[in-house]
Amino acid sequence: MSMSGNIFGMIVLEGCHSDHKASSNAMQISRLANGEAETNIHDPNDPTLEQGFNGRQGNLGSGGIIASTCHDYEGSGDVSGISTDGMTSKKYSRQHEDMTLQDIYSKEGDFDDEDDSDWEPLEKHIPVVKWFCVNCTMVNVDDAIYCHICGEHKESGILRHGFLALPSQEADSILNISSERDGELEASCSRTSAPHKSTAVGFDDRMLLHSEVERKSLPHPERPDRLRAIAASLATAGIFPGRCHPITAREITREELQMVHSDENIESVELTSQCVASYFTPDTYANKDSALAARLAAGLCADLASAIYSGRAKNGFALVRPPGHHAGVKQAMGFCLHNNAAVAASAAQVAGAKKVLIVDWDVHHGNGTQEIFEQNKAVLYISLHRHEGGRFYPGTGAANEVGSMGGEGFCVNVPWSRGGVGDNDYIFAFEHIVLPIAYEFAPDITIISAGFDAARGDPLGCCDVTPAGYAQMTKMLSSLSSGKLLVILEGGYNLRSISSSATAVIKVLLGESPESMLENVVPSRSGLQTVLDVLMIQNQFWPTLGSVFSDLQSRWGSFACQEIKRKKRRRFVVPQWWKVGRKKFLHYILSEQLRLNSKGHRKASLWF
Ligand code: X5A
Ligand code: ZN
Repeated sequence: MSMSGNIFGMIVLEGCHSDHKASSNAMQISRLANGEAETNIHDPNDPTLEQGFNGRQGNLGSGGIIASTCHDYEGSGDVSGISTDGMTSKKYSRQHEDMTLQDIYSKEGDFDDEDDSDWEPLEKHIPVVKWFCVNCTMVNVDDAIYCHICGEHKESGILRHGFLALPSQEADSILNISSERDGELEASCSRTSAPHKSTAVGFDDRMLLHSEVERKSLPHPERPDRLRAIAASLATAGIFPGRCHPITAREITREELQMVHSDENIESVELTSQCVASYFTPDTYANKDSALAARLAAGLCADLASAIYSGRAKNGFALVRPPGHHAGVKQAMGFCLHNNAAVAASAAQVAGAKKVLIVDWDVHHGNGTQEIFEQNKAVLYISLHRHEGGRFYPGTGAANEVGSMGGEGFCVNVPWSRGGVGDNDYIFAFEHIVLPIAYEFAPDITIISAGFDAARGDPLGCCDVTPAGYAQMTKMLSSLSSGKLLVILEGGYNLRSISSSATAVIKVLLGESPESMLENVVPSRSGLQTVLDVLMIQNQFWPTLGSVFSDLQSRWGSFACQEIKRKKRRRFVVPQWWKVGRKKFLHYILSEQLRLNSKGHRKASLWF
């Protein structure tokens, strides 16, 4: 098999049972006879292949302080995930799809020290015992009792004691309930009055099979436990199963995928089912079941969209993975294989929707969704995301990316310039950008690309949106398109945060009113600045924004100046971790501890 045209190429090794001639951009990894697998060993002198996840290769030495590996998932100062780069040979574990993270990682305490840090430690060769957080997957120093990112206890039983109490046997019963109830739903829908149109929830436990084969020193944040955690939280609240109508997944067809993806995407994903492990980019993995999971995720989203548009369901929540919004026309990336929201939008159009709104509140810009609909006036894409002038993954989504080739104004980007953004900024942006544009557009159905990685406690997003904030945003969108609202899970990597956020959102779908947060919405200065920037740009396409802009100028103009003065007085005391990135922050904490220790002081915990 020859290398495909792109720089990543396709490296097929023994164990990949594929005769396909088609090119693929997935790197595929074989399983060796002894159960270990390895990648093709590339030329170590080739600098283009020797990069880590973040495109830089630091060296901590074998006793490096932090075992944080290739996973610069946080993406601070990192846009290189867009380009594909090589990977080094690693050890592989046997497959562990039915194990929880804790099972897998408690087996072996020794983290392999991989050297790809993007910062230089002050001191090298200082052995420190590390643990990773079962709730958010981030690495911690042994001294810490609570995770420095999310606050979870080191000995958390979150994965053991019922929190994820939805193992496969119980998921089976969901499938049964689902098929029984499908009949009921069909029956009720054939009546003209459709008495109990309910909230539909799409879930299928085969999506849990998608997991990373390669054992890294840290678990991959996009892991099966994410769905287990949300499902368990919904079950505990009596919401699902219980108050929602379950929808079983079906695989999306090739024809449906072709509405939004090129053959390159479709075939490269398909090919991964022939291999034990494949990589599209260093952070976007596949195992032999990933292609199936991706087709089920997309199929569920398509079915939900058409059920909601045609009135068979009131609204819905797609509890799916792998996520989708980074998957573009051709490429899988950013943990995403097929673009679920795009497929859903297309299914709604097939069902008759003329205008589709996609609101993307995942903390990352949905570059894939933007690319797919860039030139399309029938699909309005509005994304709010951490951007930092292009330094935050995936680097796209500046305010001046507005659509092209007649689609200008049908792409609206709200790019936050920093981390730590919370409810107030989001709701402020909803009030002044998202809702005015959305009402003027008047969609026939609204799809939310609902990542919960802007949630408080998320290890990648490092923002501060609360479950109440997500509930409020859902409420604000639910009066559009006669309430035809489909929420699709995208990212979100703190199990507790995603569970409580998703539960709060579904409660709103079920008709519960969140306590209003609309009074006293005071944006941050930078949030206000972003909103004003966006209004300046989008106001040429959405006339209604003109009055919003002048209104804001008069109400908040002086506030912006005040804040600047206040900021000048502020001293930089402790690094704000969302600014420096978690690795640097952890190193700061560590070096501070080591300094104190070496001076004979008691170990000080500086951050709790
Ligand atoms: C779906 C999602 C994040 C990718 C981050 C890669 N992807 N550094 O949240
Ligand atoms: Zn995300």
